[in-house]
Amino acid sequence: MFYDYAKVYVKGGDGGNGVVSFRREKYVPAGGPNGGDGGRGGDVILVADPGLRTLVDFKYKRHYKAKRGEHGQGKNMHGKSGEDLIIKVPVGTLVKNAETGEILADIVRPEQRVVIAKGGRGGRGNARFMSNQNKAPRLAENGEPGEELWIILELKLLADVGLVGLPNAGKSTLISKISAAKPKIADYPFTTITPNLGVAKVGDESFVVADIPGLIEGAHTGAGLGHDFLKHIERTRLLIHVVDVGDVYGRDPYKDFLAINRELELYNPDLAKRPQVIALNKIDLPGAKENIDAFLEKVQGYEVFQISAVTGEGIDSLLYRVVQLVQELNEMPTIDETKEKVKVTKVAPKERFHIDIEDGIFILSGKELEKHFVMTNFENEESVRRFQNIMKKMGVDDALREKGAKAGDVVRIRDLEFDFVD
Ligand SMILES: Nc1nc2c(ncn2[C@@H]2O[C@H](COP(=O)(O)OP(=O)(O)OP(=O)(O)O)[C@@H](O)[C@H]2O)c(=O)[nH]1
Ligand SMILES: [Mg+2]
Repeated sequence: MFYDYAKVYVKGGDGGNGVVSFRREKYVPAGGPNGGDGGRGGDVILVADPGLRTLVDFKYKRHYKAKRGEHGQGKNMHGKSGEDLIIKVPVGTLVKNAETGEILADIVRPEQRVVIAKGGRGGRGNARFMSNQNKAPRLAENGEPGEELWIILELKLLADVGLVGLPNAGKSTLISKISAAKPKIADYPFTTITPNLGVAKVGDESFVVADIPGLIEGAHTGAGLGHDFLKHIERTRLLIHVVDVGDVYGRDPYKDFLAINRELELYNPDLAKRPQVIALNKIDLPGAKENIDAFLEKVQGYEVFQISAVTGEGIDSLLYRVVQLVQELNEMPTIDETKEKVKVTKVAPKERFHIDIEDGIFILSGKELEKHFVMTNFENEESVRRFQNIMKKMGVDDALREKGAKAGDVVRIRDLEFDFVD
């Protein structure tokens, strides 16, 4: 299989800080608290865009950050929320946590949305800390930091376009001409024994094309090699039926064309109904003219292109039409896409806090504890007291004691050290 791959950093916006403020009115000496909350930070959201086929855009941009929330203000004014950041990904993208390899989301439906990094909530302003015990709270919270992580995006390339035709018709020659694929090409049937995928670029657009081994009569029952590989083109949106009009050795190219279509029909009727354009190939060979005329006389209801995969003649017009058709057909689901279930795995809950001891210093860490830490304004005495309370409630104090901490020992969280008070 052919995978497209990208590693990117995503970060939700930080929440805005809450603010400490008091009402000031004429003749009112001490008004109540009116500090507003900070706004919440924006989320980073992956959205499946059916128009995208590859992860090539992520080669150039790897960092994605949503906007932070605005800080609160006095007069109970709350900060504005930060804008979400939308990242468009192709349908079929698998999202993994780059650190753990855990699957975070499997994006299989067009327009499917996955919040991959949540924005932090806004810190509360002092108005929200008013209570009967404390009518004039002088504390406010800082905003919660947004989630951040490195993710891996993986896309199983599904072909938009499948090349079908008899062995030796020139399918591999064609894919090598229109993409970077380098398949084996030779003048005998069944040169191709495994499918090749290539990305064909046409101006700003591109499509993924699959070259499979040639089909012969009886292919649907397993004759030749085609049978195993027809499944690789079941999900394509368009088929290019390559017909050899050069090396025919007395065959009738139109009969060949009908025979291949019959094989497709017998293998899977849906596949036979797939839109098809015909590429009459090898027009550079001397006998081609006669065969083309005979073919055109019989064929009906198909768009026919005349090309030489070797000289390149006629290929541009074929490609422009194919890219146009692929875009039109992109709106339609392929056969089994609709049956697939959406699977989203949640990240396992993290330890609330963790204690390490280094050189007699107790080092506290952990997602939840550090969250409360960064949401605390340490220049504000009341905020610090509130933080101490939270630690106590989380059981940090007890855990420290259990680990042997005594009054006066140094406890460190990130870059801040303080004395343990028993
Ligand atoms: N003159 C001429 N020869 C061509 C053209 N396209 C393909 N050929 C030749 O036809 C032979 C078969 O080409 P391939 O591209 O291997 O054909 P294929 O359809 O992939 O064949 P299988 O893999 O066996 O199904 C090779 O010798 C090619 O060089 C063409 O436009 N003109
Ligand atoms: Mg081939």
